[in-house]
Amino acid sequence: KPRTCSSSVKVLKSVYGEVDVPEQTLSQFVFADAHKWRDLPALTCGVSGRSYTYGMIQQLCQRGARALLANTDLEPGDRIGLLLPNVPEFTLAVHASLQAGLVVTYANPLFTVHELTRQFTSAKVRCIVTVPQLLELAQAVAKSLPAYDCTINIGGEPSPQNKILGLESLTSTEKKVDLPEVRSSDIAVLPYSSGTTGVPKGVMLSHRNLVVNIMQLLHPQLVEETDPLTFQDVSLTVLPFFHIYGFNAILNYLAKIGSHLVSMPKFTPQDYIKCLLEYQPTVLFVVPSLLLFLITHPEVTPRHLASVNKIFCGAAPLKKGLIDQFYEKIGRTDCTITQGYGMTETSPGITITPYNMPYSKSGSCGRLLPSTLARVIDLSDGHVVGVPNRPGELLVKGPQVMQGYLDNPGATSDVIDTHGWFHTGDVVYYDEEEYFYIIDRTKELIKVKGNQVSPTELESLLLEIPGVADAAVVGIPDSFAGELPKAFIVRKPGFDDMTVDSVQDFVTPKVATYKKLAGGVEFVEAIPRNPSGKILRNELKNLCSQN
Ligand code: 4UW
Repeated sequence: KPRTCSSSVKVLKSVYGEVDVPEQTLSQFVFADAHKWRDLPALTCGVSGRSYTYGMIQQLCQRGARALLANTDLEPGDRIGLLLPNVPEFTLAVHASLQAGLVVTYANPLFTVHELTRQFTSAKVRCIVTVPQLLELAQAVAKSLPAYDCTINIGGEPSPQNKILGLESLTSTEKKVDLPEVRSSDIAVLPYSSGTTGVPKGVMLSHRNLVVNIMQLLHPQLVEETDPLTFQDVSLTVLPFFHIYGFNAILNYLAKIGSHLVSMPKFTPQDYIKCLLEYQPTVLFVVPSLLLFLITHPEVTPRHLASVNKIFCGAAPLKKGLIDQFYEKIGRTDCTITQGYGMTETSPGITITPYNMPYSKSGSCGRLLPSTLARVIDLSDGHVVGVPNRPGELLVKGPQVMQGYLDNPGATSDVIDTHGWFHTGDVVYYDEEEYFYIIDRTKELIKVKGNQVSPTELESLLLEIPGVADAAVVGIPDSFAGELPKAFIVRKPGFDDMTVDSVQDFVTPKVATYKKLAGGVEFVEAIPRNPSGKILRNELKNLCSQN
């Protein structure tokens, strides 16, 4: 049954007003001004030093779009899967594909065959773009994808008999190929998110959704209040491009404004520290656990952070004290820390903090982006709260809200109600000046260092273990990762010898590292459930805090 809520109460409107949305595709929008910074660096791999200017990127993407259609059997509308680490070529693969009319889904290269197969089967992927280090993984996944066409191995050898093409198939063609007309209402990307419940689902984001969210950040009044980035800034990030924050709020946003982005394929403290000194970034994009690393790591000194004057943080709760600790560490306060809040389903931005936010509001994730409406509904009766400082679930409406979950109208109507409100599953309150504060989640999602972990996904895995009668997974607080997944298991009679280690050994090889049951495994008599069978996760969380 579709969710509804009473429409008779107060709706909060962004203080910034509205944005105009150009009818452009994501690539047209992102590269509209690229000629202005044609010879400036756009993307550099901080570890290898491989670098592309804006001119190179633009040319390679245009050629790549034609080459993709000429050298493969792919057709506009087909889905292409990116299995890439954070390399500059990620942008080439994305924008060449989009200009060829393909729909892009991207996945974490730490995923196992099982996890990738599920996502790429669901997205009906016909081609995987990868690098030599991940080729074997890509081919293992490709084997079980129906209607699979080919693999593109960037930086590796082509192998025509195995339908493995090299980078040249993405960058050159002799054939004359016309590019299709792509509309701004067409779906551009299909990132996967578990949303409020269940396993990860394809989130249908249109070109317009993604363009709008960048336009919202570029709204003149908001730009004035957020200490804007310019083409002269150098940003450093290790945050994944295969997550909506890295994809749209970093990669596409920075390309739009002509900024130089230094990325890292993998986080190691040594490489990160080296990049800080070598590239002298003015901007860092972080999640709270990375900020904590900068604060606590003994080898990170004020000298390493001397060039930095802006930090963007999001994807998980930023503890109030962390900002003060950071200023204490660097010995100055002239570095702005901007917090953004949002979701995969909202392309991702919903709120942002202005740089002149009063100190008393620290901990807030800011105010609504332009063209965004919100209301907060009471957790027990669903009525709109309508007054400041009273918690409830946040509902939002705006042009950045997804088109729905792929092939899943039921899951879509669970989160987008009949009045068009998107139910975030986050518990928030707002103050008198309409600054928002995230205090909890009603949804079951666990966030480990900003990465999504779906309890349902882990629970189905646990139920595959012979001797497991019932299982539930919840997130428990962790001072570094934010949360860690912990499993509660009911053993079947006769399986009392099942151990914590045997459960961990079963799960660990089947999931990406950050999804491991690092919060522990506990055997219990029964999983608390409500009469309709829903796991009472808060009861389990309370059990953890009592221990
Ligand atoms: N504080 C507390 C936050 C916050 C938060 C997200 O993986 P997803 O779907 O998406 C993201 C998006 C991150 C992001 C959005 C906007 C933005 O400007 C920015 O950069 C600065 C990053 O992580 O997870 C969505 C869920 O993650 C939690 C919240 O529960 C949300 O529903 N979350 N940002 N600032 N919690």
